Amino acid sequence: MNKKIIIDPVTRIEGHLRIEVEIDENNVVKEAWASGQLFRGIETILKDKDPRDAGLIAQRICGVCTNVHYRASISAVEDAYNISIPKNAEIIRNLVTLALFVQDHIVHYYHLHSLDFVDVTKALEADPQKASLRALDFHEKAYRNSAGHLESVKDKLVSFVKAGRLGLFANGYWGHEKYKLTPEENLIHMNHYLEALRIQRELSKAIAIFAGKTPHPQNLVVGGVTSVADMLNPQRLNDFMFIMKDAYDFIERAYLPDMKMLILAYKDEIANRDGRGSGNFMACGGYEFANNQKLFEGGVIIGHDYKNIKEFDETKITEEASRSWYEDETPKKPLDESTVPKYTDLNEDGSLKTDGKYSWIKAPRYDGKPMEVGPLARMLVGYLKESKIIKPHMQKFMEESKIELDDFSTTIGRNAARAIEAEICCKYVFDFMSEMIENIKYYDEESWTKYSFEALPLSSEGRGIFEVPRGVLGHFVKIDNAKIKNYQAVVPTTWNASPKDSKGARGPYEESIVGLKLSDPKNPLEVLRVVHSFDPCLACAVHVIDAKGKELSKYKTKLL
Ligand code: NFE
Ligand code: MG
Repeated sequence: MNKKIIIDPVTRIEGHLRIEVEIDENNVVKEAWASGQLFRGIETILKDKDPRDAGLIAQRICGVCTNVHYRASISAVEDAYNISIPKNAEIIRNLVTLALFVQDHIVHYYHLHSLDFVDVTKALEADPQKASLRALDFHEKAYRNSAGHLESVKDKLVSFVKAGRLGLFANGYWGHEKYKLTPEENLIHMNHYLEALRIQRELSKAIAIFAGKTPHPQNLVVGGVTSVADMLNPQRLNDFMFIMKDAYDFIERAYLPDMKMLILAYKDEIANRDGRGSGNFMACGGYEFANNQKLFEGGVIIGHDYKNIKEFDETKITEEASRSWYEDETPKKPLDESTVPKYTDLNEDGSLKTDGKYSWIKAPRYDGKPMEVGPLARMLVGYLKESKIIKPHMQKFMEESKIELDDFSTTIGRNAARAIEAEICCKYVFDFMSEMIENIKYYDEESWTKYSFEALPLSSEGRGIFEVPRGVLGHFVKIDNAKIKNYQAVVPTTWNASPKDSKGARGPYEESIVGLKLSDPKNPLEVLRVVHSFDPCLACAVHVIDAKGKELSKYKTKLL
């Protein structure tokens, strides 16, 4: 008889995600359901608002990907009004977004995901001298790697445990047989976990230099940016670059080496294709330099067919809700969609009604197909389209860690792709900065395009589509009588955490979980690894808030 496991909520993510899986007598996952468990309705709140205000409201969709909803929303309105922005405004937007990519990726790996691979309790058995030597196997100048420093990291961890609690390290599956790092390797990782706390704080400051504050920045307006004084202040530019250089150093000497360590320790999981999805990947590309080269290439891969990369065509995007808690079930283009909730409750035993509606997340499809979006999609598409930016970084990493391109389409590979992307974003942010300094040198100080609101069309449509840390983000706005008539956001986590559709096709999380073999169904670490590797953000995925104050904090792992 098949058994059901419910993980609710999945922790160390943003928002409320529930995963249900059905396993057979050999503990192999036969079916999976990913369910977004909150409802907000920001798209509904935006109705009838002044389009120029949309950005400030839309950015409240999420506090993790801090500026991207703001940016996509402002861009959608600019697109509707046919307003183009000055070069420097575009660059300042890029500097902030790329700093966010780097911050997001570092926080995701170390603070939200690494403990699925790193057993904190085992780090306590480490010999700091040996750990210091071991780190040199992964980088000749390993980050903060003196034996004395590692000893102090170990002391910190010991004091957590002595206090009778693991504090922020409570609630792990410590001792699970699928933890494979040695005590020394665990200690190296924990060293970087603590260092990453500082780096991510500094990156928040870098974002705030141009964006005013974080998480919810204030520097974008329809037509440009307000960061005029910052753009012209060499001290501010220097502060920004100093932090990015610091982060780059961390990525080179800690993050990428840790990925190489994971690849070595978890080579069986890679060979076993743990966490592999259907092989549909989508990237829209973007972030263009003055020489017309783009940081990311756009493209679509179907079923791991690496030989036929299709061009990305945004008109092929639809969303449907046949398995989601909304009224309208037919696949529609974003601006024809509605957001009318239709909740159908759970079964009496507390499980999802898995043959009906089971998620607040809609099902976005590209040409009718589910798509994985995010760093893995971008790195694969960039590599296959011979990107001069992405391919060399991918190649170098593959040579050094002895993996093949197809190995990336796994849980571990998804993480490696994200680390490579962090390196690329951090490196190329300096190219954007140089372009801006060059412009300013020749007295191009424009940061806003003047326009008269009265002269703008009363009715129009627009969209802003961007690569953001977790994948492709689209904001779509329909304006009528100078007010917002319809607003839809199709968001990275909506793509990845999508439920099934009317044809029964699974979403990417679901597809990547099916086939996993669990070593201990009461402690489903393998499932968490797969889900976390996508970097879920449920607040983004459903852009909705629970107005009834339902209890959201109970943790259960249940075998039915
Ligand atoms: Ni709330 Fe987000 C990103 C957006 S969604 S984090 O990146 O947009 O997955
Ligand atoms: Mg939406």
